[in-house]
Formats: sequence, structure tokens, C-alpha cells
Amino acid sequence: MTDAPRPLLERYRALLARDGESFPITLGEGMTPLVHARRLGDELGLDQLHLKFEGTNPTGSFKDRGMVLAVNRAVAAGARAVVCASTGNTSASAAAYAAAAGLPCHVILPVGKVARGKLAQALAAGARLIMIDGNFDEALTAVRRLGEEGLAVVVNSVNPDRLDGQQTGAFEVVDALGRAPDALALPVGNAGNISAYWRGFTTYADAGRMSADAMPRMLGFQAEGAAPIVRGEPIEKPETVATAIRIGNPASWELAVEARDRSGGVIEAVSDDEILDAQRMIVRLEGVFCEPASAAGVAGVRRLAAEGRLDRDTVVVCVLTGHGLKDPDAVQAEEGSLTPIAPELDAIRREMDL
Ligand code: AN7
Repeated sequence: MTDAPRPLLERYRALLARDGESFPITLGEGMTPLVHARRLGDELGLDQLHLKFEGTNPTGSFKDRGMVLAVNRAVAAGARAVVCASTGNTSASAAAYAAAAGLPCHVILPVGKVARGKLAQALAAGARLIMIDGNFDEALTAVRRLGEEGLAVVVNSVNPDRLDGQQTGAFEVVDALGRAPDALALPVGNAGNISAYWRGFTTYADAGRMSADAMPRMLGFQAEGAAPIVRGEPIEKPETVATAIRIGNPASWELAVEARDRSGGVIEAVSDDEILDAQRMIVRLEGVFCEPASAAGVAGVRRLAAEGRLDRDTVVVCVLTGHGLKDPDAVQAEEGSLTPIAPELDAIRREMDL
């Protein structure tokens, strides 16, 4: 055990912890790979394209970075339960950390649109699931009220500990590259992560761990049918195949706009087809399997590069926020048949088309 990596919050303790604070709950979050995507980069016209694969977190998404801090602090504050609204990943993460803390976890979900793997995770960890006949934004409104009533600690990103913990994604990117990238691209749903990355780069620069003159441009991408920030107004009925970012009124809207503007970045929309195309390209060219929402950043970068808005030598990091296994239904089989054939070599050879 002597060479076990230090837990994430210990590793960045100087930037995150309060005096004397301890973090007994950890599931081994963070320390995710940064993959130099050479084949995908070739395809997009970028020599320095890197994928920050958050699917290797304990519950398979970036949410664990903030959840670990939020739940440790909830326990220290004497919480009796935690509660969240979720398009899926927050609930999977909250359920896991609450289980580790021995706290009840309540999850309010929008009807029908949560990916199967995420539901399974929350159920398996013993969370109490409540599905409402409404969307994520309505679920979050209810959760905020429950929090105000003091019945449970809210662990959505309206809880500042969530975004503080998620800054560690930015810290790790800088540690891995030895500098900040020129641009950082990611999907935007409730707009917490883009805000947390920007805060993370700012925190790192303030601490002298990267140059304040080399802040990255923040490139955020919403799904076309759920693009309130791009349109400039809340979307009443958001729709997208990328269910994780099916959000019409993001809680961190203003912080995200600030990150965009201060960094000289953009927040734009990508279509469901562009998202699914990008998801397929990432796994077929790099072997990295992310969920549809996670591919929105790559879809956006692909378009910017094609339009000549990113030079070939730009150092670009795309954050792949969640694991593809969470949403197996989003993968369409194009080739191969799963209809059984005779267990005979000739038949198999014919089928293989060799
Ligand atoms: C894979 O789980 O909002 O812009 O309730 O699961 O910080 O919201 C998930 C969001 C991107 C968007 N990628 O991040 C939830 C939830 C994945 C996600 C986002 C989510 P934010």
C-alpha cells in the first residue's frame, strides 16, 4: 500500500481544504488519463488534441470530483441525508458517496430520459429514486426547496463544494501537460463544469502553478435542442439524444458566460447527429468509449477546426465527461449480426467476410 496514490483531495489539499479539515471518504476519484488523440487529431486537423477521459472515475463520470468534497463536508456538518436532481450521473455519484458515508440519498429524476446504466448505479447503491413527470429543471427547483427546508443537504452543483472539487480536473490537465492548454472544450448542461474548469485554471494561476498569461479559451457546447445559453433564453422542453445535457435552464448560467467571455471562448450548439458521429469517431479512432453528451465537446472542436477557427498546432483538451457503458442504448450496431448461425467453421468464415 505504500505506493498507493494519494486521494484526490489530499493531493490538492493546499488549494481546497479548510484549516485542519479531514476527508475520510474517498473512492479513488480523479487522476484520470489524458490521452494524446493522434488518429482523431489527424482526422480533425489538430496535432495536439488530448482527451481527458473522466469515465475512469469511480462511478464513471466527472461528478465524483465534486461529490467527494460535497459529501465529506455534508458528513462533517452533521447531515442526515443528501438529495439531488439529476439527468443521471449526479445521482450515480451521489448514491455511491452517500453509501460510503452511510447517509441516505434521495434522487429526483426527470421522467423517462435517464440512461439505463446510471439508473442501475443509483439503484444498486440503495438511493431512493423519485421520478417526476417533468424535466431536470423542475426536479432541481424542487430539490432547492427541500434544501432550504433543511431536510437534506443538496449535492447538486448549486452546492459550492461541488464546483470547488471539480476544479481538480483543471489542475490535473495542467499537471499532465506542464502548462495550460490553448483551448479546453467540454459539454455544457447545467453549466457547472465549464465554470469549475475556469475557476480551476484561475486558482492554479493565482497559486503560481501555471502562467496567468496562458489561460485557455473555454469552448462549451450545448446540444441544439437544449441550448439555452446559445439562444439566450431558457428552453421550456429541452430535447437531445445526449440525455445528460438535456437541461433547459442551467443553474450556473452566469458563471459559464463569465468563463466564456473572460477566456475569449465560445458557447455554441451541436446537433444530435454531430454528437453521435463524434462519439463513434472517438471510440473507433482512439478506443476511448464515452457517453453521447461527452462527445459534444469533440463535435464542437471538429466543427471549429473545419471552419479554420483552430490552428493545427493549437493545444486542445476535450473533456470526455462520462463513460460510454452508462448508456449502451445510444450505440447503434451497424455491422455484424447477432442472429445465431451454425457453429461451423465454414459458416463463421463466410460471416467474417475474410
Ligand atoms: C456526462 O447528472 O447535470 O454543465 O444531473 O452527466 O456541469 O451540468 C449531468 C451533466 C456533461 C454537463 N457530461 O455538465 C446530472 C447532470 C455529462 C454529464 C454534463 C453532465 P454540467
